[in-house]
Amino acid sequence: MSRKNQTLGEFIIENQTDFPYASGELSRLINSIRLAAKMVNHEVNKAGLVDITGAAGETNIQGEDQQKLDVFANNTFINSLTNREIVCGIASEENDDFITIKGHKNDHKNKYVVLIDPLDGSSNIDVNVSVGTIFSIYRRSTPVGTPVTIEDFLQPGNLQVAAGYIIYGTSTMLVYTTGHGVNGFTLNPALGTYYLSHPNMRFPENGKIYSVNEGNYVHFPQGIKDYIKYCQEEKEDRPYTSRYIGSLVSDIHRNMIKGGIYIYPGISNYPEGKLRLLYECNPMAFITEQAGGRASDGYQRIMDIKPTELHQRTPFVCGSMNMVEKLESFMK
Ligand code: AHM
Ligand code: MG
Repeated sequence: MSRKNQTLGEFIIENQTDFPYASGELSRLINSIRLAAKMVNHEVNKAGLVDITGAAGETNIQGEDQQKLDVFANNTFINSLTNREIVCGIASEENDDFITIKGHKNDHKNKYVVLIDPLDGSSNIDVNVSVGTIFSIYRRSTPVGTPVTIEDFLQPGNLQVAAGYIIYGTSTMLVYTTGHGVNGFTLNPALGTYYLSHPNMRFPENGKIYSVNEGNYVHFPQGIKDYIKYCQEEKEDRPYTSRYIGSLVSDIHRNMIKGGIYIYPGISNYPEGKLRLLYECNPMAFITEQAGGRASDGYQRIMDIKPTELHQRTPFVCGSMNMVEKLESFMK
């Protein structure tokens, strides 16, 4: 249930019983992500000032070392989750290996693992274009009380208990799901508070936007080429509109609100495409499905893929139900 002017903090408390293993742990976890996101937001917003106060790797006016923003975001999320001792492990797109968190008394008692892409699309920062953070939360699969293992992270997306993204755009939003629909919260920067601005977000069943890096067209599989030609055909409600920011969170956020499809196919020299299954595709797929859309690799549901490696890539198609189904019919 949503009330007027409800804050994220209030919403988390009110909805924590939605969760099958409600111990408050998941709520604290999302809380910690929300705080770290505020710190990252603050840094992202002053990114343009870096040239004035000192470039990455140099010392700024206050004598502090300047960090690159993606490094800063990675450290901020990891520190925030580690300090509060609410997870037993973290895997980040920025790190080669996962991190084990022993917990308060070295007892490995925490139940959740987090997988995170701390700053996706970071090449957009230099040109003042939106970037995002993407996160995915699972219950560990190995017994509580023992150190986490790789198995805890290599779970299929259909076992996610929560997922979300933060978009650092014209305004900053946190959008997340715990499997009971998708809700979006906008940060009021003056107060540092997130307000429920987009309750129960839904992908329109049909859309008119397609988002793909068409520069790779000649390398796409035939089914994708045919689908793009279909989008461009002069018929009924077509041609569709092409919109591609090159920042996954922003492209999918827009398509969820307006109706559309995002496509990052395998290309001839990179048959698995570019996007990471665990840090990018699974969380976006969970949100998409919870918002009534569909996410696949062109053939099968993204969330049913059994991962074999932490940094595994996969072709990715996600968006309005009828558009994704149409694309899949071209792949057969
Ligand atoms: P990153 O994790 O290195 O930032 O790359 C992911 C980004 C996505 O946000 C975006 O959709 C995609 O890469 C764009 O890739 P391309 O420039 O090949 O179109
Ligand atoms: Mg990324």
